[in-house]
Amino acid sequence: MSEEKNKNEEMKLNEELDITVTHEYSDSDIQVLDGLEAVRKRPGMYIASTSVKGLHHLVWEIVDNGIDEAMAGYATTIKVIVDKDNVITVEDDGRGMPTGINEKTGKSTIETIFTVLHAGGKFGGGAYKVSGGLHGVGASVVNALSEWLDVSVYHDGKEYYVKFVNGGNVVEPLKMIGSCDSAKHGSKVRFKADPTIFTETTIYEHDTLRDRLRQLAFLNKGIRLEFFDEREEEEKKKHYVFQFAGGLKEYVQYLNKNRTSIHEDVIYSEGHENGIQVEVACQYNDGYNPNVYTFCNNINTVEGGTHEEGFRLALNRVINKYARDNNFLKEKDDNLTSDDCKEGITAIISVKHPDPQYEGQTKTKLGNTEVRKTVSSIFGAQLERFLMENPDQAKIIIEKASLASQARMAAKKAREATRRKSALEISALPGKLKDCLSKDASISEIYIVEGNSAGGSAQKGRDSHFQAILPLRGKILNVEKARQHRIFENAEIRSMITAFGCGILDEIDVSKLRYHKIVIMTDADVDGAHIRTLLLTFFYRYLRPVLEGGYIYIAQPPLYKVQKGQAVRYAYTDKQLEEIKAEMGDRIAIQRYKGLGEMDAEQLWETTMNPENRTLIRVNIGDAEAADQNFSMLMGEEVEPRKNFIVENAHFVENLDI
Ligand code: TTJ
Repeated sequence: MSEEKNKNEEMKLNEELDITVTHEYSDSDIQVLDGLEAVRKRPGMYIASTSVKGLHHLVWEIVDNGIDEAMAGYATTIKVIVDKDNVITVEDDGRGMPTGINEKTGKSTIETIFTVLHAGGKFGGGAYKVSGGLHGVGASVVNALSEWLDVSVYHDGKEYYVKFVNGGNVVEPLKMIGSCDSAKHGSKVRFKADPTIFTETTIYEHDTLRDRLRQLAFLNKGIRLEFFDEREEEEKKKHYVFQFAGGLKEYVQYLNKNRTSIHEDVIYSEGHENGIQVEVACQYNDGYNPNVYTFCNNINTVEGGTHEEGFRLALNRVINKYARDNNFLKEKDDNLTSDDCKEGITAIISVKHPDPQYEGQTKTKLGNTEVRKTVSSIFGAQLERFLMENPDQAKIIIEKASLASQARMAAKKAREATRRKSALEISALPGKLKDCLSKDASISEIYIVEGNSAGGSAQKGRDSHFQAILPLRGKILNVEKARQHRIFENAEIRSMITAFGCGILDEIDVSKLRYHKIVIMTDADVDGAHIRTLLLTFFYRYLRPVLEGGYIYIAQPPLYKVQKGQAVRYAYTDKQLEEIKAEMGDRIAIQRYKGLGEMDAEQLWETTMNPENRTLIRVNIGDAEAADQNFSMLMGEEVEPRKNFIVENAHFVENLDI
């Protein structure tokens, strides 16, 4: 990077900063710190929350800046390191942040960026600010919420350094502290989250960091993202390097690795129109559910939006046209529906937009109307070309959609039959359900219990005022492996649907849910884990709003009973057992519970159902992709990955609890 160019960029950046600074703040010190103080007072206004989720936002905020520099073509690699004490380091090999003075504030540009709210707005000089306003709150917010933060910049053989403490108080202005290799260039930020703000936890989740960095590497073709977690045990320590030249094409292959693809090539398209960049990849597998993930500026737009609509329109239009032109559809045949065309598809749609508008309940629905046409035309043209050039794969795809169409009509008939029946039996609750007396959903709970004997204990042990019991006989149907009409015929599934009372799929109405806690209670063994996964898969596919609403829980029965004379204690983990053993001393009797059936009604109440003593794990699907991966792995036909998964994750509920 030439000195001249860097100066230019720096001036441009300073101009941008000036606008923001004069607009919102005077250049007085006090007001600057007032800004950061406001962040500390009401952090929830600037980051999602101060829970573990908000903690991770700090990392993403900083990483985004490095990605901007890489997307602008100046950096190749971004490294993320978690130290033993949960200090985060993010380093890029870009131009290095500007080290000059900002005229307006009279302070270094870096100090300005890290102490003035939103000063980082257009920072990085790239065409798109990757976080696009969803959590793109700026580096100053991270500084405000850190116990300390320091910045190092390397360029032209020099190292510059500045450190802030206690939420953004500069220790000493930016200064050149020494020399470095003349070839070295880049920016490094280290910070320690403030435990007085993040009162729940300041411990980062290894898997969360790793998975998001991998995802960012898929979404930003070619960029190298490295991850190193110093907290890992020596044997487990791994230097992760994520770099995917194939971008979304490799993402689809990655998502399909536990599935069986039905055609060879991933359909891939990319292009740009009117300043919008579009990348789409998809491939069909032998399953029945679509898995469509959409992103705008690297943010997972879980509510979909115009990019998803554009994809759907093009898929439907091009498949029908090809099917007609090539006589797969006869004149009298109806068009294939959009759902038919999506059966078994894994698709990723990613757009980069200079001015994204987000809508929806959680502001994760892309609203820019022009994006619909842009995605539709770019993806449509390349899909059409793919079908023309690959007639064998085209045939497989069209036949899959045709089968889906036939199954859809059969399912519709079956659903209508079910609905007629339930209309006749008006609100007849399933016979196996032992309902609670309360009709107030907000305090009512339903325990879904594996097996009849445990069901009996649960029924006797419960508080019938607010606790209902629904025993399930044996295994429930795997909804990943069955089409809809078979699912609606299944007795266990039907009894859950009637008991919950809120309907399913697009007819769902969560306000009609009869219990605000749906508790899965299975044995603490492999079979129990399997049943739990089957249930979660069903909830995920058919009752997603209930799952997202946080109404689904997993009961935690104890693993051990420890007895000494009359005194009885229960241990829910091996660690707890050790603690209890240490407390109680010798001459104790330890019983390991293999199943719920080994507990009598009173024990089950005391240990697992009594709100005073029990532990419930709330299932929240923050990341649909990871949940789906787990599900398809656990449910799929590929035996090998499943075996590995079960061996590695004996307590895999935690892994579903994402
Ligand atoms: C701005 O214009 C002059 C040359 O450098 C441009 C720039 O901003 N580069 C830049 C910023 N590279 N990397 C960053 C950066 C990296 C991290 C990890 C964190 C932050 C806040 C910025």
